[in-house]
Amino acid sequence: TERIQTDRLRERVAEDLRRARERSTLLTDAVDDDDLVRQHSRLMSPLVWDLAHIGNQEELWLVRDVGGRDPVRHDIDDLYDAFQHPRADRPSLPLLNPAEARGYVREVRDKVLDVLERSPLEGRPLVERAFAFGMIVQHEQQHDETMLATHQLRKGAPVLHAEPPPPAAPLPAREVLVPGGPFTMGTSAEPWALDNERPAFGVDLAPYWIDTVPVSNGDYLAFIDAGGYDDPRWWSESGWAHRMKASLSAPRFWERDGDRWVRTRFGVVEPVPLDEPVVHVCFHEAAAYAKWAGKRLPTEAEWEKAARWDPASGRSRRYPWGDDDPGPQHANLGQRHLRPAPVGAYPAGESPLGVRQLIGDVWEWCDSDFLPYPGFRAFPYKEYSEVFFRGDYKMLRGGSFGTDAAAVRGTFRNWDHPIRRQIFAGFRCARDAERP
Ligand code: AVJ
Ligand code: FE
Repeated sequence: TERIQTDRLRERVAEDLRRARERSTLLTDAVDDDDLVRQHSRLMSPLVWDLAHIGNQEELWLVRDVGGRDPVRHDIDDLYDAFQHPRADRPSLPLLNPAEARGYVREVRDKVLDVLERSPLEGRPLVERAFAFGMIVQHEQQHDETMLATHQLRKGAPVLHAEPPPPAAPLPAREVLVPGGPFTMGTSAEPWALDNERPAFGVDLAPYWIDTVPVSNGDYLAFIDAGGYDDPRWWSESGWAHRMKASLSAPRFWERDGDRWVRTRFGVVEPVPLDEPVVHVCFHEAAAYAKWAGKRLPTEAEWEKAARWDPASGRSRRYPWGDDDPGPQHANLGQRHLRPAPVGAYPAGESPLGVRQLIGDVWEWCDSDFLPYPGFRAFPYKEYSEVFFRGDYKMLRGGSFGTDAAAVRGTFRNWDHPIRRQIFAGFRCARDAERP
């Protein structure tokens, strides 16, 4: 049976690797070579850097480390080391050109599939060896989401296309009460959970209310129309300083067109859809909206309890809907649609308490800093999480329409600077239960 399990694991890894590469190929074949090497924003790498960086990480971890093979390219590690070169500097590096980058990732992948075929995944090393493959799948998918954000920043005619997401379904309530008490946060069991999601530990929360859906564009427009951007009462000190310095007045990609708002999404201009979750807002904008609405952002623990806690058993589930892997009925993931679904969609994905769209649609800003859980151990390298535990990053939870199912879970933790808006981030609100 161990043999059968190992074969199944190999098939699953091969399929996840294939799906990730299909997406990377789609994102990089959609534009011409000129567009691939150009920098579309100083916040982002040229797409061709992401592509070769994906191959380089795969080479480092799977060809050399797991496989024990000779380097495919021994001379480019430094070029594709994210810590050596800030994104803004990457276009001026002597990067592999598009044809070379494509050839490189193909050569690495051929070797990796051979390593996967031959490595003994049985026994004690199973978890660790398979983990390196899972980590590399997640790494490629994370860069695919980054490349999708680069596409959103790119000017020009649309090159990406997808079906519209499913419609909203009736929503019994706008917020629900999450009872106080203990729940288990994080995981020691999820095989592909990254180091920062580990280990599982108990937290005891006071009762709180949480919105059953993310804040919509229509909701957010009411904040804009009420002069929310011009009233320092709603903003933290650092939030107001940033709002002034960056002249914020609406979500990124929104523009005034006469008496209405339009926004550009992947090259298509459209009236801002009022029923969709707001996206491309920074942490400060989310926190200001929440305060104006008489609420606050949930903490990371509150978000996770709403997403995982099962009141019937007291157990923490893998996902809001249970322990099954995400399917198209549960959540808007994997760039299957090129936008968030309207608020109230995916009733099959709701939590036992009736909270919807926690997974997929938009990343949700939480009012917590990126810090290690008690018992954290850096694994397999300090540069994935540990070097970012500096207190200047805010948490994002749940994934977006651009996040693949392989790279998000109820325990998954993402983080960014509180001023960032190019990511697919929105938010939902919470409030203390003691309030009248
Ligand atoms: C976890 C999404 C913040 O993109 O910077 C990619 C993931 N780490 N390559 C990022 C990551 C190394 C990371 N985030
Ligand atoms: Fe990376």
